Amino acid sequence: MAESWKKTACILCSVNCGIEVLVEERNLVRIRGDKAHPTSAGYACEKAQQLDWYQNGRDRLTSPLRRRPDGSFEPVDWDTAIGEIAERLSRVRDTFGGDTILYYGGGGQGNHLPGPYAMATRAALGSVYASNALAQEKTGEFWVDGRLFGRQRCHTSPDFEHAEVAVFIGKNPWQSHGFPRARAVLREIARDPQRTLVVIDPRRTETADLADYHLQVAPGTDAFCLAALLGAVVQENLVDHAFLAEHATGFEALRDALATVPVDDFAERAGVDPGIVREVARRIARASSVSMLEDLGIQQAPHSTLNSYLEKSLYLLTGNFAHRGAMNLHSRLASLLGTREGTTPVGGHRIITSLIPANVIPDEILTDHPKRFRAMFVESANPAHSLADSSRMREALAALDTLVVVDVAMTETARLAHYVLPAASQFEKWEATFFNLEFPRNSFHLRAPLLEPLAGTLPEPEIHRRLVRALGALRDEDLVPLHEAAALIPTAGRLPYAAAFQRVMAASPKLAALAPVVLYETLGPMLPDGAASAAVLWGAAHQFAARSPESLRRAGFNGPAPVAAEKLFDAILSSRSGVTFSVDEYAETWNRLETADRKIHLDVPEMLDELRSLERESPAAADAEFPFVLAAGERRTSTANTIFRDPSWRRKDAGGALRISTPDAERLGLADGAMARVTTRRGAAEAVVEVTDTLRPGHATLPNGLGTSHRGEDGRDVVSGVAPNELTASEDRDWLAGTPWHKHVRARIEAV
Ligand SMILES: Nc1nc2c(c(=O)[nH]1)N[C@H]1C(S)=C(S)[C@@H](COP(=O)(O)OP(=O)(O)OC[C@H]3O[C@@H](n4cnc5c(=O)[nH]c(N)nc54)[C@H](O)[C@@H]3O)O[C@H]1N2
Ligand SMILES: Nc1nc2c(c(=O)[nH]1)N[C@H]1C(S)=C(S)[C@@H](COP(=O)(O)OP(=O)(O)OC[C@H]3O[C@@H](n4cnc5c(=O)[nH]c(N)nc54)[C@H](O)[C@@H]3O)O[C@H]1N2
Ligand code: SF4
Ligand SMILES: [Mo]
Repeated sequence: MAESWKKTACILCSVNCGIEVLVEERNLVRIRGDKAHPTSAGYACEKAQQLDWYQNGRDRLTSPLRRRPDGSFEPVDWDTAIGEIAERLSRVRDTFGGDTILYYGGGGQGNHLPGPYAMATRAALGSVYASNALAQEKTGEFWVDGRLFGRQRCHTSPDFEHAEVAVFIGKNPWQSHGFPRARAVLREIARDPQRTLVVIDPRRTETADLADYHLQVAPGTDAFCLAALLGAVVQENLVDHAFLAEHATGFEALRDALATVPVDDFAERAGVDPGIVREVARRIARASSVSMLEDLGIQQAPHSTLNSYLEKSLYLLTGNFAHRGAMNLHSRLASLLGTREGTTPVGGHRIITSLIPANVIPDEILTDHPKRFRAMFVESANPAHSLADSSRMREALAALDTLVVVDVAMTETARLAHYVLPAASQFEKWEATFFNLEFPRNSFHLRAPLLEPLAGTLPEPEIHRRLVRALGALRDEDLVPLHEAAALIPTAGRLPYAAAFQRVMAASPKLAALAPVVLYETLGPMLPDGAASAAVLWGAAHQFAARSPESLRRAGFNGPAPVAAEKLFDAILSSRSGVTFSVDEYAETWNRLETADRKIHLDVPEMLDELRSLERESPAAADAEFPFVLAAGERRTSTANTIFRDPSWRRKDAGGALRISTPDAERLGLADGAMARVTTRRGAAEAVVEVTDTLRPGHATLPNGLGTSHRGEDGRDVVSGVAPNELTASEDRDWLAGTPWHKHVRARIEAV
């Protein structure tokens, strides 16, 4: 039999490497990198080999489920489930207001099509508040982007391929990736004597092992380390004044705050050698190009929003923006980020990129405030496991009038739901992500299904179509002109449909709010190979062509905007490896600045106040009861969020070890393989110990994504490893963005 390799992408991290899969029966038996993929170019890490654990997990759902009063579940048919969900959620809407229905999720590492289709369901329900994992990591950074660059969705892209100096702050790309071909690029930088790799991380990670400079900061002290670097830049006059004079405002305010930073003292407070800090500052300033990437190590730790501001200030003051090898603003076919700001209804917490802080969700439910959240719609996320303080989160979910979960598997959150809807897996439907964050070439990959959907499951766009219909928001007669225009597509192409679509949307704001489902119902059936779910991408292609005609033209899509958009959409539909949709010149970054004066605004008073307050803070203040800092959720070769639920997939580190330093282990009488108890203010857990010389004394780490319950071979549930959020507290969060301090949990460790 001829082998048949099919193209798709890995769904385990945001890089979404293109892969080819050998499918036998319903098994993904062999997997290799797809050389034709525009960004990954054949690269894939070892985890992709394990994707069959996702596709054929024993926890896969095959029927809608309804909770019985005793907490058990009964299977119901789709019509019953959709009908009852529509009825219950409209009752909540009509009684308390649609704004009491919170939407959580919308996509994970590999699937972002549910998000846009859910917009239609949310419009039908009047649901305005939403959150997802981005509000557990990136919203502080987005807020800073908004201040510096004019809009919270102005997102920068590093260029490590070409950077002379690469800086990673609280980021371990060897394990977690985060940019294409990470290990290959890291090796290239490390091998080249002209280039320099800088890592700021309290752990000597795999990435730090390759680094020229490893600033092994004390956990949670990055604001001091970054302020020291910036202090050196300003005080030693390493600033790129010509760049700032031309492109920035507000430098004076930042300079004044940095001029008085006690560089050596701050370096020491961060636990790093002041001489090396100064050397790194000079190396960055001297380089022709510098790229930086910050991630969870500083975004889930104290001063996280300030850390983002300082990181960005470091590359901006040294002029590393809008040129090759430096930081640039990338194009977007569709953005993951909304534009809503404002505050939450109960606590008045800041909304950033349309997301409420994940950490405040329990507070916005567990109250008698009239505008508390009464219902939640959770899609492709597992907040009962991934949000801080799982026990409080369970209490909050249990207090809801209605909880609906759409997932492929029986998760911790699904177990608490009133209704569970089974989604087709990402290898059984058309899917895509909007993690298209590259510059100067940016690409998009629409993936075709490898398999028929598992019996009983549906793709999310179809689930939302049914919900919108059951909610009575869409009537057949509304769609007549669009069906007529769509019927002409085989002979006249899609342009007449485009004209009809514009007319209908302009005439009815109510229909415009349902646009994704309208497209799915009218354009969807006309798309080849059953790709109805791709219908929203048609709209995205037209918006992109109108917004970025030059980027699209340089990518080879010519003609007036509507024509170029159609060509792009055709290419997206027909390419199985992904399409480069924009090619930019470096100067394009300036066009993407959204400040009114097209300048970078360095003066951010909230951040300067916090920066000035560092002087009075003593970061190392030990806690006698909880002397350790625990990083609750480290990325390892054996973790992939909670996408794999069956613990057998983990070849290494099966139990999810608690890593502690050699001196601590000796002091506590713990050897490799021993059991230890970790206790925090919120909970306690037992874990197997791994003694390591990569950690500083007083620091300990646990992996992310473990502690899920899974149906064992005998049909009974097994839990393997520690669920990190049994140990975290929701009040441990950034004052401004509300992002959690998962990397900074005070803990006590004892031998068992
Ligand atoms: N293997 C694997 N890869 C993944 C994932 C996965 O589950 N497994 N998940 C994906 C997801 S969702 C994300 S968001 C990314 C996250 O990717 P990363 O942010 O790289 O992941 P982490 O390992 O959580 O944290 C990064 C580093 O922060 C360091 N750190 C801890 N405390 C501090 C501190 O106080 N200061 C500094 N400077 N560093 C600190 C840790 O030692 C660690 O090396 O990974 C993605 N990739
Ligand atoms: N303590 C601690 N907590 C953390 C972190 C940490 O480091 N420490 N990391 C945080 C970070 S960065 C992240 S990104 C979050 C991740 O946490 P979540 O955002 O909650 O999501 P995932 O664990 O990625 O799980 C995704 C869910 O999607 C489901 N799924 C997979 N495919 C499909 C599909 O096609 N359709 C549907 N409907 N569902 C599907 C999976 O079964 C799974 O339940 O966790 C956060 N929580
Ligand atoms: S780098 Fe990420 S997307 Fe690529 S194969 Fe590894 S886990 Fe999958
Ligand atoms: Mo994440």
